[in-house]
Amino acid sequence: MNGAELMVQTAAAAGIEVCFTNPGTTELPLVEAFDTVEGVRPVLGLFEGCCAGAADGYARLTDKPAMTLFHLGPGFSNAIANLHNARRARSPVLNIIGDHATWHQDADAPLTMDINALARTVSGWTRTGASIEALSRDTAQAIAAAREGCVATLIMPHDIQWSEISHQVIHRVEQAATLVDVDLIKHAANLLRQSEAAVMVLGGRALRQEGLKTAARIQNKTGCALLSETFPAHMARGAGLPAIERIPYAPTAALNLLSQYDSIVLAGAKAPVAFFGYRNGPSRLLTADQKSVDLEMMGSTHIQISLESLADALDAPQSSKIGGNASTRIIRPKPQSGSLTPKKIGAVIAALQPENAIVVEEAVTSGVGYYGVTSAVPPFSLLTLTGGAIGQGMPCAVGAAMACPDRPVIDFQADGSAMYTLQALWMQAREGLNITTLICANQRYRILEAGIAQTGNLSPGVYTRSLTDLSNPSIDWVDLSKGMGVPAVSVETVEELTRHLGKSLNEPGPFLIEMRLG
Ligand SMILES: Cc1ncc(C[n+]2csc(CCOP(=O)(O)OP(=O)(O)O)c2C)c(N)n1
Ligand SMILES: [Mg+2]
Repeated sequence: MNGAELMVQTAAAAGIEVCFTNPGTTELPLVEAFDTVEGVRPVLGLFEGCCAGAADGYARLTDKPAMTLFHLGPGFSNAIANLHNARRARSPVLNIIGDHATWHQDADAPLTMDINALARTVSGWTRTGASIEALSRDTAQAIAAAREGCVATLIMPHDIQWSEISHQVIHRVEQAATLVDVDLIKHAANLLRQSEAAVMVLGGRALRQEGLKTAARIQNKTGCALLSETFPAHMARGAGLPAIERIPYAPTAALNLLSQYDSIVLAGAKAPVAFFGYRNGPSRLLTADQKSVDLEMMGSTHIQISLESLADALDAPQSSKIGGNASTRIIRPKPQSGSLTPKKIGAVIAALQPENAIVVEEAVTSGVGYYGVTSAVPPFSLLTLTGGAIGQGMPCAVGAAMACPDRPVIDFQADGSAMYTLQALWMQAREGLNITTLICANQRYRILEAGIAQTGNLSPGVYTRSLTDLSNPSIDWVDLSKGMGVPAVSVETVEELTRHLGKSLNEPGPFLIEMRLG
């Protein structure tokens, strides 16, 4: 057995099932190992950002790592933006990066880069494989680290992949013990009991069905409010679940909302900060006179266990009653008619999305009308852009569909963002994935136009306008999509959108709808 086979066998034994890859010469032993060792299915992505986004999407649905395989520093660099989003989502990802043979690294061959430096910016765990003897242990430790909710990067020199080993041991992944800090839980319980106006800010895995239900127990007992972090990685939403407001993206609105509370319990969320620092604007959104406690202060990733401990510490009954303004009745918006607007699009999706759908939302400014009308639709999963690096939605949908082949996936997608990783369409066609892509074709970077107007510049110059305009030439999404094997139509009205979306959701395989917006 060679090093590459040993690595793949260790990953397969740890339950890794899929590898999103764009390989090169320094990964060829690993490429061949997928044929000689059973268990890990390789999936080709034509751009590394698609592989990284797919691994993120897969992790958000399964809570287990997919493997990625990248070609030295240059290949890995292409993946970094979406690995950054994965890091912000706290998605488990096992990155393998091939490197030159150990004895060739000093030669400064053309592809040589400082991979370690690149890896550290997005990885919670990084190691360079030093020997074939240590390789299985290195792999198992990388997987253990990833499972705690991070990107774990193992750099594998070419010669370690091709070396032979005769007495190999397959290392098992050791599960970290679950830690609950009893004092911290007591402290949080006291804060919720004593405060006049408390809020729990939920994030990460606290936004899944179990987390929301436990949060509702705490809400029912203490009367605290519930909020979500602005950009959830995977939120369970819909009828039967507490309807949770997201902390607004705009800092002033966020500050207004958060200032209503004297006490804040962070449950899987970071202390909220402004997305950008604006002139005279705030940076941190909690003030010194607000009391706060972070349930993850001890570094525990098991937020569900912390939440349950908190609910128990408060003697919160295990009631069937759900918290706040939750509705058990299904309520869907009624779509309007005529030419499309962002608000009307949101209503059409909420009106049609099937129970158990996965909605990947990277609609940017066209997303405005969607979230608010989905609190009582049939339960579904909402995945959003956690790290602000656009180009995540298309490949995230690929990973989500691969993780859950029986669930319909809707990618609600802004056009400018989609152009970064449109090769994901080819993956959808090749893998026959059940994804409907809805492109919000406003043919511009509308959010940047709005940002420019907000600074008071109401007559931007010709260069400023050219840097936010995508209409010259206009992008033909139907041709692009068909060119990569995904059937597509273009629509301009609510009626057309309703018809094509309804049809696509009832048919297997990928489909793209270009929604032309004025
Ligand atoms: C990787 C990356 N590059 C650039 C940006 C800056 N940026 C933020 S939004 C945006 C344009 C978004 O346009 P689009 O996706 O069409 O959405 P719209 O604003 O039209 O709704 C850009 C370029 C970013 N956030 N991430
Ligand atoms: Mg746009």
